[in-house]
Amino acid sequence: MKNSILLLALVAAAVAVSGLAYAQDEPDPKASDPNMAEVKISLPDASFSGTPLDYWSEHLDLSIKPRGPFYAPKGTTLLSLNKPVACSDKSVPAEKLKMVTDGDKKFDEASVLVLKPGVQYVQIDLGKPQKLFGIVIWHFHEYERVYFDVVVQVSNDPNFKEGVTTLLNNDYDNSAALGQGKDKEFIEKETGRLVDAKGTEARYVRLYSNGNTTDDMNTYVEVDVYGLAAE
Ligand SMILES: [Ca+2]
Ligand SMILES: [Ca+2]
Repeated sequence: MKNSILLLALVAAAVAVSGLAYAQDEPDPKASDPNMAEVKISLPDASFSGTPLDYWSEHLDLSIKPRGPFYAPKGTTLLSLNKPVACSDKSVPAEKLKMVTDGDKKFDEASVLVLKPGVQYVQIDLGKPQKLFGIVIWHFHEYERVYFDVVVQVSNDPNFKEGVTTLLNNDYDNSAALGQGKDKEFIEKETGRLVDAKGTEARYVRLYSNGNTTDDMNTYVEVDVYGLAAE
């Protein structure tokens, strides 16, 4: 009996994956919508490092099903490639910030941007407000890690004072003081974490984090922003 309750809890946790993240074997209603098309996300090679994740939390997403295809309105495309990036860590040279949107998603150390400890963000400027449907984050994927206080926001205000929409927040105890989040923590993989942008129109994308299960640093391999390009 106890085993079946545990199994139910695990299945519930697997189904609780939010937003766009339909698993491969689940029906996605968008698949049969004639206004939708599959958006191909360019994925890096997996590392297959054996380093095990030594972390568990009730806030961790335990689902192990691979993500299904990403559907969005026809015409949705990658908007963020080579777009300018700013960040909260002023010691990072501007040249290095390009790594967030340069299309290089390899796990090698040379492909990973490192920001100092504490609550830090990177911010992508898409150039103009555009309808956004998906944001994919690769903090790190050489081996399994979980990043803390991951908050993804979009706005037309570069200072994120006005008109801010929060698309993901897994800061369950509000330690980053951006509001208490209800999303699950997730294990970093080569597939990245797809965040539903829900058609929000915005020019700027800001992504926060606050260290990870290996160290206190904040890192980025790449961030993809998908949406409809403004005319
Ligand atoms: Ca990159
Ligand atoms: Ca927290």
